[in-house]
Amino acid sequence: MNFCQVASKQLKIVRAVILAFALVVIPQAVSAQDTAAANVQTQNVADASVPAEVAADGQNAEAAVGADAYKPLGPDMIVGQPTPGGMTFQEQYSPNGEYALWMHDAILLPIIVAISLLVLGLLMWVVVRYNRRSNKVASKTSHNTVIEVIWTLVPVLILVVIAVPSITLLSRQYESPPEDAFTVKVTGYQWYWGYSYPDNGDFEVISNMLDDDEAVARGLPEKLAVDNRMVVPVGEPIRIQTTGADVIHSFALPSLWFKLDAVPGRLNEKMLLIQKPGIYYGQCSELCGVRHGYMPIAIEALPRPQFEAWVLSQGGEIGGEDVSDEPEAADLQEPESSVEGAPGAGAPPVDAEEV
Ligand SMILES: [Cu+2]
Repeated sequence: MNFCQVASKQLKIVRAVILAFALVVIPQAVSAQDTAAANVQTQNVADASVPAEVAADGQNAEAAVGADAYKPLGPDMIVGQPTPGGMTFQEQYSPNGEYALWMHDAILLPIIVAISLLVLGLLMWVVVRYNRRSNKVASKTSHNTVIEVIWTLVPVLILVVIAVPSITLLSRQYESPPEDAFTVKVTGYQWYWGYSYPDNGDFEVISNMLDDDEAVARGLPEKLAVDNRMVVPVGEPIRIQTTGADVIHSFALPSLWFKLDAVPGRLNEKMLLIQKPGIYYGQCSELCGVRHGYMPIAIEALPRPQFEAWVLSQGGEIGGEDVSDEPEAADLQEPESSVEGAPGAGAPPVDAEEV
């Protein structure tokens, strides 16, 4: 077999691998740049301490008994948010997020780096060793069985190695919440969020972005801070349901590995488990109109007692009936026109035979 032909075949392979590299790695790098840009945009303001009252929301003026036990978390409790100059994923605070981050850091990134370096090495080797000057007589090799088997099997093995954690992560993301999980229904509006609590009296909290000045005054990140946060209990599975009131929005929190579209006329559902108390920031992630960039998400994860105090402060109720029970069936309501003698009733029905 002619050596130069092997080289020319290798050149073709190298070209194909470079193309694959361009398709897979470069878009990732671009998206990392986007994230970095977003990070710079949301430069956090330093540690101005904020009195709890300032951050308190004014949803319900009448606070129930026990409601005063609730104090909104200050800026020192921000856990999940972008950082200036950040390049990779945010730190993760949910079990799925930790698994996904491990998969990225321990499996995907090393494989990508190794393939990139291998391709670069092959390319340099070909450029230096097989150029026209140093290799005057070109090889006429047409094929090499050993090399062909290797370049077929190795990529297959790499894909199999990646597929195992990838499919595991996929199935974990589809895991349903337990039947008795606490539920929050998230509604996307143009351009703010509504959080309703069907297990606690079905009150709804409306969440709007704070002005930059107001956010800075409270020591909170601009474009992410909101007037009323979505408050949830920490360390327990939560059933998040999303829907859209007008157009499609997307409820996304990078540090919790959570993203779920909010589609009008549809109720999407996904489980969320937050491992650490604190504040987590996200944004609407579906282009939804002119103020799409101004509908941030802020979740406040609190231990059960503080969460329940917050529910009371919103005029909600605690405990109630077991949510796993079937709801009591309402009385069957008959239309007024079916009740004889009622104002809305029509003429009594007449049998066809009598006519
Ligand atoms: Cu939106």
